[in-house]
Amino acid sequence: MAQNPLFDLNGRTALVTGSSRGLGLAIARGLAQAGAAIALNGRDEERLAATAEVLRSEGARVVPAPFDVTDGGAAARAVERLEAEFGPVDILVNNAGIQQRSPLLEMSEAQWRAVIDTNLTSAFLVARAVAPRMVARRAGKIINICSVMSEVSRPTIANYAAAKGGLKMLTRAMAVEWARHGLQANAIAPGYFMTELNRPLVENPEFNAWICQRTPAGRWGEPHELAGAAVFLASRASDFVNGQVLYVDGGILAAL
Ligand code: GCO
Repeated sequence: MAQNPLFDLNGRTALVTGSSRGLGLAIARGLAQAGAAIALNGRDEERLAATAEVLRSEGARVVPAPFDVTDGGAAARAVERLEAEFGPVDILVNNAGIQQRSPLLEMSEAQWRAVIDTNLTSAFLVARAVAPRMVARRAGKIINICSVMSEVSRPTIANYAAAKGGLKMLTRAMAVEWARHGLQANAIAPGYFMTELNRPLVENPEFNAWICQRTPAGRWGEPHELAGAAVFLASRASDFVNGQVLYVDGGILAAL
């Protein structure tokens, strides 16, 4: 049975921020398996090179694109270099994100700004570097990685929830301004996944039990389980989808 051409990403290039590990790497791998060439981004050049080698060993076309997503100038220069050497960025996945948990009353300005800058402002800065050429080509896919924390919060992650809530609205704002130019801007919102970012939570028996009880699927998500949503939103199958948030959360937001 031939692969459905609607989901075929051959000939497309995807820039995935924060993709040297975790959900970003899983998304990059899923897009590569659908045929996309991957520009892998992260700040740690060694880790990026190692991850690029792993994906190449799996048959992917990969180029490391190391730059700090919170630095607008660095993002613009990196995208310019990438497009000159590797071709147009057809798909942008704004995945870069960090956690710096603290009770709100004790949260420092630095903890607030670091999470807002990395998880929200970076999406504006990198999209600002990529979108003008997408507009000129009248085609482009922007996928922002939100979270169930775009809708709800829990104690100690006010900075993260505010950033992910903002990213949901930035996604809609991008759709409202750029759909007329042939771009589609949407979001994927993961529930609780087994990642490095969440290792302290997975290894906490009480939190782990709570998540398994609170999530209708009764378990944590596995990073590869985000790939299908990413391929859909990166492909022609979503050409009339705009400003949407696709929750991949095991049903947690459906449950009281
Ligand atoms: C936390 C977690 C969550 C998850 C994820 C859920 O501290 O509760 O880090 O924020 O990372 O965002 O989708």
